[in-house]
Amino acid sequence: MSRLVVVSNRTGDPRNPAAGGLAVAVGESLRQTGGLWFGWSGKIQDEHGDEKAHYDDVHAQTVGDVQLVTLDLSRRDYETYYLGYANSVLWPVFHYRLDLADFDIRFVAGYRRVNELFARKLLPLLRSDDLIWVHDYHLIPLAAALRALGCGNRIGFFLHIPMPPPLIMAAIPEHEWLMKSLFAYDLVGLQSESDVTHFCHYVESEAHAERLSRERLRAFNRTLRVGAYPIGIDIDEFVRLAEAKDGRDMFLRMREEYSRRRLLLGVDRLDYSKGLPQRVEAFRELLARYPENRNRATLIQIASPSREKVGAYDDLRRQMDSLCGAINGDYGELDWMPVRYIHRNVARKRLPGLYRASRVALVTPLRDGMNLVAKEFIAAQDPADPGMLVLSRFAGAAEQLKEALLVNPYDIEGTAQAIERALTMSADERIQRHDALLSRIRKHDVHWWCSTFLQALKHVEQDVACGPTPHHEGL
Ligand code: ADQ
Repeated sequence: MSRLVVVSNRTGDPRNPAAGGLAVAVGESLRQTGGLWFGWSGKIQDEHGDEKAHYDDVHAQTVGDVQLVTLDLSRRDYETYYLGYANSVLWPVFHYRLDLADFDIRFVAGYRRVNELFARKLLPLLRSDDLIWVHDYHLIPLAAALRALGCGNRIGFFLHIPMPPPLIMAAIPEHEWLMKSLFAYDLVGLQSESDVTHFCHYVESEAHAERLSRERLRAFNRTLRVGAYPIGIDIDEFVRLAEAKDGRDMFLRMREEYSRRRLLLGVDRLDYSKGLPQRVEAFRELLARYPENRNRATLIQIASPSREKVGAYDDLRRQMDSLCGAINGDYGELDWMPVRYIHRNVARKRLPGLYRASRVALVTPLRDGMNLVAKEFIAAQDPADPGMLVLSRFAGAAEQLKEALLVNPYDIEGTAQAIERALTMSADERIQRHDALLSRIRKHDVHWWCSTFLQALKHVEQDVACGPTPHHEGL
């Protein structure tokens, strides 16, 4: 059986996946086959004098069946590749936030440099029959950089974030180069059918790609397979966590604390794509329009710190502090605060208990590749008395989770109405909807995701046997 080589911006401990969708899913796929996980160590080395020569050395360690190989980044690469191109160009644009993008010309050079560095350091570690699986927007040109060095392995790519429509993509000055480099992969996996449609429209209109079949495109002298592989959760592991001591303790504590209240929950990274200010506004609208919720409904919003060195995240933090302060000031009572806003991570083992104690989950991103919190919330519910999911139609998860209450998060009134409907829904309807949702996320769980993607990669028809392809020169 081919060895699996996973490449992602950051690696993690495959036995103890930290918070973050990618870490959870990648850890899972490596545990299935054993293999190599390659990425940035998270460390930054300041370049001065003779230390410069050492900053790109790799560190290797073995964890269970997995070999972890990492490298440090120089400060300049960290600033241009990670903070710059990945998180100030690609992240905002792919989430439709052109207003937040910073097209500083130095960023793309750092992005190319780090992708080339990854390729140079990874190549000597590869065996000829390794299956390589590259993850996410940080590493779009990695296959092209590997091919330029002669790598002929099967290489697959999975984009965890949305693929924007062609005209939004075209705002990136280097969009042609970026999209062309995707054709160095054998298989490109996206989260949803609408992402696939956007990608196909882009390459058909901008690169005159030929659609060979539903999933096969030909452009730049290469044939590429593309498809939707919606990521799932490890549902059995999640149910186990819900039933373990920490999960149960958390559930009982929250039930006791909020026995007279209706609990609403949001769990996110503090990111502008997650629609947090709009969510708090919708909750405020709920209190204004449906006064029976005053002194009764409490929104717990957990927002873990994220990318604090990128300016837009700082602005969001201030905005959330002020919105939550205002709603508590306007509506709070001596014995009730409408919003509990917690700017910290919650331990993973406690999350299921928190989900289960909540009547309603608010998962209302303005744009999201998938959103695993929506799936985790459903998995953690008591099937005999489940809570209700209010879900943004702009999350990739909305394509699968049609029985949730789907909302437009920009529509504050509409979202408030949906929250009220969720809070007052009959037990029969909640049970019916939950049943349908649970069976769908059980069928398409993380095991299904990994095996479907990897099977497709193993069997994809490679049209280049080995070596660099003509369009990769100059990367
Ligand atoms: P993220 O944007 O990080 O992932 P998400 O899918 O919601 O978003 O995954 C978050 C994971 O981190 C979940 O497992 C959740 O439980 C955990 N988490 C989030 N906030 C937390 C908090 N405050 N405390 C503790 N745990 C927290 C990217 C894409 C998503 C896509 C995933 C996976 O942006 O659209 O679903 O990758 O592909």
